[in-house]
Amino acid sequence: MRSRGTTTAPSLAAPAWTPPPPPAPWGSPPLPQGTLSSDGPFRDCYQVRQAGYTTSGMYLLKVDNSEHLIQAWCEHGLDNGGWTVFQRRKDGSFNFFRNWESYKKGFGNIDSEYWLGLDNIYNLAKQVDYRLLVELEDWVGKKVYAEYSSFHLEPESEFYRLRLGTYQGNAGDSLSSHNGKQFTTLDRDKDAFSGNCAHFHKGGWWYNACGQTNLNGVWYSGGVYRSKFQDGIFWADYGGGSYSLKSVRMMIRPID
Ligand SMILES: [Ca+2]
Repeated sequence: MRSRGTTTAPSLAAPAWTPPPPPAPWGSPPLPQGTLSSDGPFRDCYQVRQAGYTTSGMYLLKVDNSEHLIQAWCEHGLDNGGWTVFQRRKDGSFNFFRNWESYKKGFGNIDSEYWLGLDNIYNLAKQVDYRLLVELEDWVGKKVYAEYSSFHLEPESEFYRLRLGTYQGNAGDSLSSHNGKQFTTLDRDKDAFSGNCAHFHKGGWWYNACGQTNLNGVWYSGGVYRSKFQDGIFWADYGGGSYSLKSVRMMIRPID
């Protein structure tokens, strides 16, 4: 597991002592370097974009009817910007085989791999009507997209059941078979399989029995991977179940 901001050991030749950075004021995940706007916080990254910001990076969000601040990556370089990224894989720097509490609260580093947290995603996506964009990049650098005309989650009492609209895109539709499914982790089995899909796919997801896609699985270098189970970051309609994608992102933006 990688951690950012590690300090190097002080040199004996440099007597000046530098105080350690102050702790992040809003708890985990740790505060990364990024773009922090002084006019925030904003409801979502679309509001950030509407305020005139065009640089992709980390922004501070505060969803409606909440005092809780959320750090998220805003993607402004894609399709006119304004996308709030809630999931990102790119280098295997974070272990995504985690329990319910971790998936609920969120984990990772905003500028590398992270999961925004089911509670944050739920609160974000209930503000207005959102659509979902899934970006997939393979190992030759080609990017494909799957877009869903609507996206929201049901509350924790419904185990954050996934609610998706209709698909369009060029990645193929590997997520609709997860529509209407509750979220499963190693310690909370809500899937339709006799065993626990999180155990086999080594992630947390809206597993069915078990799935056409596993974007919170194990990051494997190089694409085709060998494993006892299909536990890579796969999207069955693009590369199949034995091809682990190089990078993926899941992001939302209000419906136009
Ligand atoms: Ca099960």
